[in-house]
Amino acid sequence: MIRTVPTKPYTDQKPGTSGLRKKVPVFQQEHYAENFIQSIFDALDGFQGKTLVIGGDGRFYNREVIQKAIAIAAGNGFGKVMVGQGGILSTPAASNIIRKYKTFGGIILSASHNPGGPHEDFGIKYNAGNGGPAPERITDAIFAKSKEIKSFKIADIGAIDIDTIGTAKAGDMTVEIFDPVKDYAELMESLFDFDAIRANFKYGFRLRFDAMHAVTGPYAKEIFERRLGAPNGTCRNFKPLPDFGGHHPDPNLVHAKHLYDEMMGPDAPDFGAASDGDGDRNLIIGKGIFVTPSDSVAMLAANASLAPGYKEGLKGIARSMPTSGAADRVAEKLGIGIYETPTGWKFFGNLLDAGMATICGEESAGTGSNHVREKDGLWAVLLWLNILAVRAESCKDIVTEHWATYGRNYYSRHDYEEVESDRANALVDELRAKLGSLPGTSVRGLKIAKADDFAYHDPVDGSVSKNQGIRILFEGGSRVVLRLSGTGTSGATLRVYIERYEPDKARHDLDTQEALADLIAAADDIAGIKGHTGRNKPSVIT
Ligand code: VG1
Ligand code: CO
Repeated sequence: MIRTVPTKPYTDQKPGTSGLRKKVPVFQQEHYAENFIQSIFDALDGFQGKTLVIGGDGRFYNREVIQKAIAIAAGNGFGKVMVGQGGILSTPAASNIIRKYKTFGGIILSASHNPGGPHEDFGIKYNAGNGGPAPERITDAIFAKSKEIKSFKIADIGAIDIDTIGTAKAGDMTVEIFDPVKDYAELMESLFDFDAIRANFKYGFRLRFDAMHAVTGPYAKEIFERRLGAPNGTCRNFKPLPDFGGHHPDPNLVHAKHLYDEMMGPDAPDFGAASDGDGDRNLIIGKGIFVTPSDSVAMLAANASLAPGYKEGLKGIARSMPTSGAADRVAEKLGIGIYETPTGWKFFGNLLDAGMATICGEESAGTGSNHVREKDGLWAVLLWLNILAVRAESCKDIVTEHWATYGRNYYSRHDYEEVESDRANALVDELRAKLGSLPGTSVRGLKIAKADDFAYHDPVDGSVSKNQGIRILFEGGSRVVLRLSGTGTSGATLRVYIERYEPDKARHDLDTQEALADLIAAADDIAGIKGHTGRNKPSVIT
């Protein structure tokens, strides 16, 4: 029943920041998905007879690749696969299943916040037995295998019914179709004060959650409306659709503008939130106030002990390098460690496993903790709801009080999307070449204290990851960071991260772009952004 099918390698299967992402037609090429899945298995050892978790965010082509993954897992000797019903499994829920049932690992089919549909994006990522994204050592090995693959092994088990919960045999392998929501909802219930949140809803607290027609819809319906008693209609766009209703399932101020507008409007609910394609990102907007993801991780860390799951306090906080330093001030006050990692959740895994960090966050709207090994959109929303219920203050009051205590880190990210790759690379090469000569010089009245290319030395396993983003640090603590995205599927995306710290309470309600204007101008002077990209302004400002 097991066939060895000859195949030819593709040269472009290098996993990026979070797995392999390509346009659907690329994935639809002959054996493209099969090759990559086989390359994952070829890079791993010791899974004979073990269990593999499989699920995805429901986007176009999800169901087809789930069938392929099941058959190739059987062909390679896995003893069992656990598949989310309907092929649905959010990224944090997959991480939980891998950990809870001590499986060998998992395959998650998602291109996260990228759009879906016949001509949009698809993705495959592998998570290891700790529930976290494969570390670089494994993704490098997968890429190496993909360049030399000659065949893949597949079992002729026919189409598996992935819509009916239950366990069946497919050849020698067991296939379990499970409810993707239940274990995750139980985990959330174990971490947060559901009674306090439920009581808050009863007293009239109003939440608006937008699932953006992506994977969190069924989770949000179950948790907010059924278990916590929020009124029916609290969750919007809760049905996962293969094309996300034609939108980008990217919870930011551009793609979730309708939510922002509602939250700034006269009849705004108390709290608004949204999540992305695969459920690991969060957007947080209080009534009349947007909370930047960098601020959110700092505020969640500062208040985490109000939730039962964190009442013993935090061991440490980790943030990606481009994320603002707001969390550092909280760590300092709490007297706990703060770690600065490269972009991408895979770098938090070791710190979490070693018990050095409890809460992690990225400026790209990813926040999470040691409860799983992925960022977790609904977790962040629930921790906020827990804090709001216990403190009985508005989100806006909590934010302004936080700034008054710690100071405010004005922060913004400017993205230049789909720039020609050559032009983006030229910008980075030129900038790298002059890093040594920048310190001591001044631009727009701002003196450069330090300029470098961020390298990360993992304190747990000693591995070194170089070229993780160019940092230009100014005297006084402001900074600009530039790096190229590792998740895009066409051309290059240049990300420019801008930050300024403002201790003075009287200056905490400035417009962010105005507060950062001189740094934005300085970044262009230093890196020649407009010249290189040929763009007058960013495609997306968050
Ligand atoms: C982006 C974000 C990064 C995040 C990654 C995956 O990567 O910047 O912080 O971890 O997406 O998130 P890049 O390389 O494009 O900057 V997700 O929700 O797309 O899995
Ligand atoms: Co995501």
